Amino acid sequence: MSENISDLITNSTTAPELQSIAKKVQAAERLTVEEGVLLFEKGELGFLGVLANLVRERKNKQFVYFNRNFHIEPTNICVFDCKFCSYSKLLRDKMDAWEMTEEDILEKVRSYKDIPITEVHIVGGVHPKMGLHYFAGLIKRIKEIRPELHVKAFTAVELEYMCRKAKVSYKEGLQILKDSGQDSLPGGGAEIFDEQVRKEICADKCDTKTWLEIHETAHELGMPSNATILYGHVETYAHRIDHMERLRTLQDKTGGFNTFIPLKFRNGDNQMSHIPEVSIVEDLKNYAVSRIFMDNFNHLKAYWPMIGRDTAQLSLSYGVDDMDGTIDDSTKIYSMAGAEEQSPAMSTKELVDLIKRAGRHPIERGTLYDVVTDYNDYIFEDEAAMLHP
Ligand code: V47
Ligand code: SF4
Repeated sequence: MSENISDLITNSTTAPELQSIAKKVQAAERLTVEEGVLLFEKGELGFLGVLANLVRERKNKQFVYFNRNFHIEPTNICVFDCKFCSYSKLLRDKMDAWEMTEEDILEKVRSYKDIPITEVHIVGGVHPKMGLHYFAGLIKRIKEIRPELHVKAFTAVELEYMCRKAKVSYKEGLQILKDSGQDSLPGGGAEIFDEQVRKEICADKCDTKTWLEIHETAHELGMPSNATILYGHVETYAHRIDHMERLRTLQDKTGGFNTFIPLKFRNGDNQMSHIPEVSIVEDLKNYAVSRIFMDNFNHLKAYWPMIGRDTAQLSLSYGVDDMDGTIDDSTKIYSMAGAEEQSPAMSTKELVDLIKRAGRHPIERGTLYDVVTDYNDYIFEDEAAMLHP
């Protein structure tokens, strides 16, 4: 792999249209949709890696971020029927469904009492009986137990349903949740924005326009959010770039997105199980093109429980600067779909070592990329105390 972007530009074996893209990236100019598609179609992995690395380094130097967090999934019962989801099967079969009570959830929060986590990520199925006011009360009580905890909760899909049922506008609904202590939104439910593909894979849930409107409204209210893409199923490269372009446009307007998170489609036990999963090379290409194309997103996250820690470590050479967190094993949406990590918990030391072995500088961040601890020269004296339960 060539180490240097100038080599790529002058190398006669690089196709002229790719040389011109490399020049634009070198000059920090924005790529067009056509150029984004061309990168996917014609860019070899080595070429994409050099470009993505340049963009990553400009934005994040050698820092790699992670977060000490835990997940709460209140239920896997869902009124929707996304074809890629391993939950919807459970709803139809009425088997293995779970519903946490409010007390179960609060007990889980209390169980982290002496552990220095900074974020809780609450996301789950869309339950017909768990509504806006229930969740507003729940968040209030979580904050009573742990006021400093950042609450990142509810995808736009959950929010659309909650607001519709409570007969309030998105602005009113989000304001109620914000006033109760919700700090930000996760990036789920975006899938693929192309309307045709959406009809094919998740016809009955919140449409593209609504997903974007909810995130725009949240940003206007001072609630930042993340954005995801679900790739590697029936979509084309043009669909992926169209998705990124719609996010890039909204980010220009609001600046409210923290990070972009590509999610690889896993085919375990869902209605799209006949579709083969894409290769690791394709995963790395997707990270690299995302990093090059999404010029106004500061961060690119590899969700390691889904792709596994080895691929996540490799992704650091293809534009990724964020490894997400020390997540405990309650993220069943992934383990049930065939994720690499069946029991996704990493201690802080393991994460730090993994980042250092990639030659990078590990930083524990808060949700908003504030520096919590710089781990570059950190000595783990009491390793047991740093272990996640
Ligand atoms: O929207 C569901 C995905 C998402 C499958 O914001 C699947 O920090 C792959 O968005 N194969 C929800 N993916 C999770 C999510 C998320 C995850 C981590 C961090 C953040 C964040 C957000 O999970 C869904 C869907 O795209 N998903 N089923 C599957 N079979
Ligand atoms: Fe429900 Fe979310 Fe699964 Fe779709 S992806 S069926 S909205 S839990």
